[in-house]
Amino acid sequence: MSLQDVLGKKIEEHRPRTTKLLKEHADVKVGEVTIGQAIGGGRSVKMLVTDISYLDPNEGIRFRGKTIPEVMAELPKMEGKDYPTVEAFWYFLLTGDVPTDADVSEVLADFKKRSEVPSYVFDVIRALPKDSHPMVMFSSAIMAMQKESKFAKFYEEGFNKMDAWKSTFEDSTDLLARLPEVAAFIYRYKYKDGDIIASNPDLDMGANFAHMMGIDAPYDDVARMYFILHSDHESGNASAHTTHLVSSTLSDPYYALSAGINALAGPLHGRANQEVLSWIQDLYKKLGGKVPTKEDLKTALWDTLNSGGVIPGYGHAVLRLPDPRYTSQREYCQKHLPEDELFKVVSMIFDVAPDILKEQGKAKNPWPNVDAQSGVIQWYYGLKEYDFYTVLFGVGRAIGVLANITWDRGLGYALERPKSLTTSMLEDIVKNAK
Ligand code: CMX
Repeated sequence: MSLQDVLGKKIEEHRPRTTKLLKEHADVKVGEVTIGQAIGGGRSVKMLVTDISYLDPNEGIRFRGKTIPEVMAELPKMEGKDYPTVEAFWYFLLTGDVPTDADVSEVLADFKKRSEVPSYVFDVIRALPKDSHPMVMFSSAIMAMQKESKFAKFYEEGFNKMDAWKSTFEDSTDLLARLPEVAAFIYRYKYKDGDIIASNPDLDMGANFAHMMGIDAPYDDVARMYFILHSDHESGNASAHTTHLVSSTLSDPYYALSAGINALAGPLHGRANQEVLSWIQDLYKKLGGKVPTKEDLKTALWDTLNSGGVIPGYGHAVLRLPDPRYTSQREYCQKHLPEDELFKVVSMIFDVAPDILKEQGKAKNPWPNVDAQSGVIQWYYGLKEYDFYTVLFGVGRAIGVLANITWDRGLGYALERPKSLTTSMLEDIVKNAK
């Protein structure tokens, strides 16, 4: 059975659960909203539903019920490789089933068929000023491809809600099959004098991406690991939520993903991986190129906090422990690059930053998040242009958010439209509560 057929069956089986909850239990409360949450960005307000991943504050992410180590161990891999293929992970996120090798072969063949990036996309990237941020190039390229949307065509030609997931799935798969080439093109165009390496669609996504970036093995495994780790973090994070919100208007996946990528570009979200590296490089400059000591680091961290900045790569809106995505990348570094100087500096930050954040007493979570470690690995394999790092995050994040909007359409989730109150209304609520 093809992935689309398996997914169709799963959606059919799931629909009655959602319908029953809505029809028979719509009034059951799942939580209450405080004024702090209303003003404070809706932190922890329970108002989104997804079965694709769940983030426990004290454990970290589970994809379809599995921890990161379980996913990495159980999903099929290419021979001799340590990390599962992205294609296997895509199957798993969509269906909740660990695919067989035959299932993965089918997805690989399907991606291959869809992988050609229309040439006008490259023209659009080339038309932008070369000093545009790579995330601008990435988001513009996704938007430019919108004219390929099968969902938009389906809408024009007679939309029906029950089948909308099929063209969402089509667009999502087309996008995923093409995004690595778009990202690698941006990299080689912007930083390698336009010396483009042609795609080899016979390779799986990780290997093809490494090939197009011009970086040797084991970067293929790094790419697989990186894309999987960054894929999904339940629905409330800014990039996932934005994609979901835009898709809820029945904008097609191209509009929705481009919007989500724009959210990821913020320094409080995906751009923090770039900020970590630029923070460390600034520190090196200040110290005249010398490797910082623990004391240097402590001073620099306090300087950052005292000047009103945040320590990039630390803290989290939900997590209350070191992010397992951080730990997973740290374990990679311990195995493959234990003597790397940058890894040692980042490890030293891990030794001192949590205590400093605790002492400052503002951040609810003093531990590192996914972004604290990811730049080290990229840097080690020669990818030193750190303003590109968020694009890598974006390719990974696309896997999760596209799986989510496919299911959103499958279950017919409604147009998202929470309610606003005015400040005086909140003041009245407080007065009346007294
Ligand atoms: N350094 C300094 N101060 C921090 C901090 C950090 N790393 N993390 C949180 N704080 C501060 C907040 O700025 C906030 O201060 P104010 O009260 O003055 O506004 C206070 O601590 C409380 O914040 P919080 O409830 O702990 O955290 P939020 O949910 O508001 O924000 C996050 C979460 C990630 C934006 C924040 O921790 C942060 O800015 N971290 C640094 C940037 C970063 O690493 N972002 C990447 C997150 C992962 C991702 O999405 O990619």
